[in-house]
Amino acid sequence: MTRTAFRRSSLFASAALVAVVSGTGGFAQTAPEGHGDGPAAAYQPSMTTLGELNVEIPGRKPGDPVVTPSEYQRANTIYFERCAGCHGVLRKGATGKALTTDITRESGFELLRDFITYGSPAGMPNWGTSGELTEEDVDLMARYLLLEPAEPPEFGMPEMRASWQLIVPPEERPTEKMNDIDIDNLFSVTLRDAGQIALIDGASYEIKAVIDTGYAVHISRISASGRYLFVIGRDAVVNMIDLWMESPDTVAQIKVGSEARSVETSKMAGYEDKYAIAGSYWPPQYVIMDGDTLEPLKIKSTRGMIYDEQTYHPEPRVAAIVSSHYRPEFIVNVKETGKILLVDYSDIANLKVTEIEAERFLHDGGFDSTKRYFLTAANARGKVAVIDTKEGELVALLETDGQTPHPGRGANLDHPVYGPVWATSHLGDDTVALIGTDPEGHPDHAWKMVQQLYALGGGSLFVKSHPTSEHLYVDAPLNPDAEVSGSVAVFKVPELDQEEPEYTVLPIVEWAGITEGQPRVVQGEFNKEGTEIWFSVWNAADLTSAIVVVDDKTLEPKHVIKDERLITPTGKFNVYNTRADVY
Ligand code: DHE
Repeated sequence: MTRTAFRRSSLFASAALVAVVSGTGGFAQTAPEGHGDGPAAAYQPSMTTLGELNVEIPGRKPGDPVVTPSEYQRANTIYFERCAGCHGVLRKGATGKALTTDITRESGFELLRDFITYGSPAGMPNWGTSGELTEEDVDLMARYLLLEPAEPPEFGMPEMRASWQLIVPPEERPTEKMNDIDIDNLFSVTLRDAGQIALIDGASYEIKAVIDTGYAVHISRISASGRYLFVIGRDAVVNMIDLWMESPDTVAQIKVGSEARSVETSKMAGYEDKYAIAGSYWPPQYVIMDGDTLEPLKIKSTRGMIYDEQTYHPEPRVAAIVSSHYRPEFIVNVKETGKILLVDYSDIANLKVTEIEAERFLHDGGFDSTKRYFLTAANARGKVAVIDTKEGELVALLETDGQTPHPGRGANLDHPVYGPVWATSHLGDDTVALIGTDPEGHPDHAWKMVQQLYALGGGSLFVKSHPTSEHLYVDAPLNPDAEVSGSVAVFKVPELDQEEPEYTVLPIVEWAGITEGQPRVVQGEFNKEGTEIWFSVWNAADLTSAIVVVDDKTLEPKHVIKDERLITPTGKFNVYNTRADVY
């Protein structure tokens, strides 16, 4: 159980960054070096649910290559799992180039085949030479790209209503809490590949329930009262779980699209538990639902103009959604058009949406410590946008000086020099950016990057702290080096005034006692009091995973949760911290 402090150059700093997230398993794997990709380039959405839909070959044209219906289906699955994240569902381009037939036919079969085989320095993976695709599949994909793209179905009100199940209507639910669970200190833990969540007690570490949810479940959010838990799967299935039931369980369920990642609930005073919202990758839209029943009330498409070019984008995905504490508004990140929407839910029949121009490829983000400002990463552009949720406007757009910022919800710290700051780590390198967030107390530093730290290595996804903690925790789950992806770096906040602050390495996988596979340590989450932080040790589905609980004061392991039901744990959401936006 070694814990040592390191400076930047002493450890892992030059690790080559070549991890990719695979389609179906979603587990990080190592790809050969050399084609210029890395965690940042390869951490792209895998539209696995869309890939499973049955599609017909679009109308043939003279000269089209021969592709049988079963080959087309297979090519479509490969495309949605591996290519659509960058090139777009409709092949009109996103972070990657457009692959519409006017372009692909100009290139021709041979060039496409070579491009797929060898990749490009601009970030296209070498699917053929890496062995990810066989020669036959590369040949098939080159032929597939010469055909018109398949257009996945829309998902409007009839489809949503048909999928909606009110399993326990509000009048049949308990009128008081029927269990002895300390709900505020409960953790909802994503069991990614099981399509389930585990509810784990924050004090006893006992698994109180394991509940079936959507496919490759992504995140959990909590209603303002703390009673209802909302969980969304990548297949866009939303589960609403009543934590007051004797044994907490799903009381309503709905499917809101084919691919989705975000769900949130109304938090403004007077609107607690009134509405829920879910955003989809496909179709590109969000839906406002009744907060008691999940009945879909209003669907809004996000298709429209890119904020700066003013050209039409047919599939702008909805990324993170947070709920304002200052106005009755949901704050919705629209990835490809670079717009942040303030969706006013005070009168949804006459819906008002404020459209803020920010930056393209918005992904995730969270609030500053006052919960007034929302900081969110336009990750493929290396920027963070800052929204004043009280005034409803953009206050800053700044570079993070690192490659692909990925904050999760970020971390708020009280810096010894710069006062309140918000932190994000990066997918593409070992840097952590600290941004000043106190325009009144520290006006010279507000909305500027005030300090750059160097942590374990690239492939970081999440940072975490807590108002009572003096530590900043930085993970690196997508780093290809097992020692790095199995550890966490911890900075001491009061020592951030040093020129090159040291960090301590916590060997979390070693503490978990897991020797098989290459488990990745991901997403720290504090308990309610802020005395301990939990890390997922995310192994392959057929291997042992765990959750390691670390004492925040001593930085020693306090407990290891192991259970055969803990399959691929990833995100963890403490009820109190999540509903109150404490991080
Ligand atoms: Fe996530 C948050 C999208 C891959 C674990 N992830 C989010 C959010 C989005 C998103 C838009 C913000 C939701 C919000 O706040 O409303 N994630 C995507 C992807 O598109 C991507 C890159 C690829 C994909 O096909 O899904 C992706 N995410 C992953 C993973 O591989 C992770 C590590 C493991 C997993 O469970 O799949 C993962 N994402 C998470 C977690 C959060 C998250 C744990 C919430 C963090 C938090 O603290 O709020």
